Amino acid sequence: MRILLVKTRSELKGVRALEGFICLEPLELEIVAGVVEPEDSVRILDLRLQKDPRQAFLDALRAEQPDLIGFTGYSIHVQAIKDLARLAKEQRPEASVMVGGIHASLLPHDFMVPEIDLIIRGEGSTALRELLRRLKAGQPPEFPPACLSTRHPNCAIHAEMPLAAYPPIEQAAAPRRDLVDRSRYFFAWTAAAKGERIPTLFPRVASVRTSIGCAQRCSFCISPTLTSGRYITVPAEQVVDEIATVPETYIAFTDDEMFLDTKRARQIAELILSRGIRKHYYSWARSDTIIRHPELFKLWKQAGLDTLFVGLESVDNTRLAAYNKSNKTQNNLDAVQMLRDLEINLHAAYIVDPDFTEADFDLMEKEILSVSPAEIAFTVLTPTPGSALWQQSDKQFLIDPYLYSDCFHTLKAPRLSLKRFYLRYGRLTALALRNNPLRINRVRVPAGDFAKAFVRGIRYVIAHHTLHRDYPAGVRR
Ligand code: B12
Ligand code: SF4
Repeated sequence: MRILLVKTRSELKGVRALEGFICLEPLELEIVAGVVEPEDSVRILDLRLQKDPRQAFLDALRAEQPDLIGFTGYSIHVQAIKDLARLAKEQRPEASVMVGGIHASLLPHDFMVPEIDLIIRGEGSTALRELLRRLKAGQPPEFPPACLSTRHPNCAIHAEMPLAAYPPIEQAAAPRRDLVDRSRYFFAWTAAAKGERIPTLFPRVASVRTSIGCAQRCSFCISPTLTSGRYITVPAEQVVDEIATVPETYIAFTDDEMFLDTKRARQIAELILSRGIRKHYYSWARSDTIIRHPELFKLWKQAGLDTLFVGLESVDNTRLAAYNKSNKTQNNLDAVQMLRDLEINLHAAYIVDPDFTEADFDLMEKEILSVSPAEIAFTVLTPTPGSALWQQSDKQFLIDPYLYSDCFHTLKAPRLSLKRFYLRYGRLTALALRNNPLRINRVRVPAGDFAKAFVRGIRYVIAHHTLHRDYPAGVRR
């Protein structure tokens, strides 16, 4: 059997501008590809890297002649997946088309269309293993809730079933990293000591997943929904084996929260150190975990942890409570100070609420100055499809809630006019870039990388400043 796996891309300017700073390997497809047997063939096509995605897809269809085509994507990719699926059906009607990933897992009904045959929900490698077995044995392909056939008369009923429990982690396949051009994946790596000269700002980066899900229940996040609040971990030994074998020296962990199980996190760092692995890491952690376990993060700094992404979200406890963040601004302040003391680079993530007044934006601007030097990013509070906020929402939106679900577009009318909201939002982005660690710490970067970062930074700021133009004229004030 010949299988073609496709990572779709969004044309939203904010998302494309972000890809100028971070473009990670398609780990989900590499894991899914991991169950394909040697007698079958599998190819991964990453459309984010293609000049002309439609043409690249057509070329791949012609070259591979696939029997099974699989798409992955977030909510922003739903329409692009359907468009490509239609093209696939026109060009290769004999092939089966399947879709998996975040959106298919949480809102499978959206893919019940003639151009899609199969919808995979939840962990994909175990599902594909079973699907391939069935297809080869000539058995019906569906096994709900993990695999739905849109041809089955009860598909809509199957789609109502809750997600299957996440399978034991050891059953998921190891990623087929060899299937992608590894030179194309990078991350703007801003951690450096004051005045240091760094060899590159855009090192090649590998992605490693060490846990799935989260035990918290923040209203804007889909992570708890995906695993029904379970926190599933890969054993420490297995994580370190994977780190040791990836060819790259820079690793971005793609967990939602890597440090929730602090005992395991400690074991991983200890193993990295005892095995003499010298790599650089970027990970995500909560501020309350950081302040409760200073010795853990000290150990991780020794093991090579360069940057921590911390969802600080707000400077206001009332808002943190409204987001169900189960955290306090004081913890955020303490964590920022602790990371400074440990010389771990901070990536501070904040939520801009559509409810923001001018005074709220002023406060955020002050916050940038107080947390810098740090990478600082802002997303707009949106009911992300599949999150608790989405379930509670009245689904009356200013703009297509899937296509524009990039956490930059507000789906609800802001308190300020849209134009003013995005003017202030763009200003936050510009201020944040100006206070980035490289600039503040006078880090010396190669001239070519500096030029690239400068141009991409401007593109990013312009994209954020002009988001209001994407809205229909009727709501654009
Ligand atoms: C790491 C990450 C990123 C990385 C990029 C990762 C990458 N490889 O491109 C970065 C930081 C760049 C990023 C950016 C964005 N992200 Co992001 N990201 C994540 C995060 C934390 C983990 C995703 C991941 O890599 N998981 C590991 C893989 C292995 O797991 P998986 O994707 O679930 O795949 C498994 C199954 O779903 C299934 N499967 C998946 N695809 C397929 C396909 C087939 C055919 C089959 C059979 C099975 C299958 O099998 C896989 C293996 O088990 C998630 C949160 C989460 N828990 O999912 C958010 C998340 C996916 N991101 C999200 C968003 C919104 C974005 C942005 C649009 C927002 C922004 N403003 O930054 C951008 C878009 C970037 C882009 N270019 O498209 C949202 C999506 C919500 C939604 N409903 O669509 C999430 C869920 C976070 C949230 N807000 O709740 N992201
Ligand atoms: S935002 Fe972070 S802490 Fe909150 S539920 Fe999502 S992963 Fe967990």
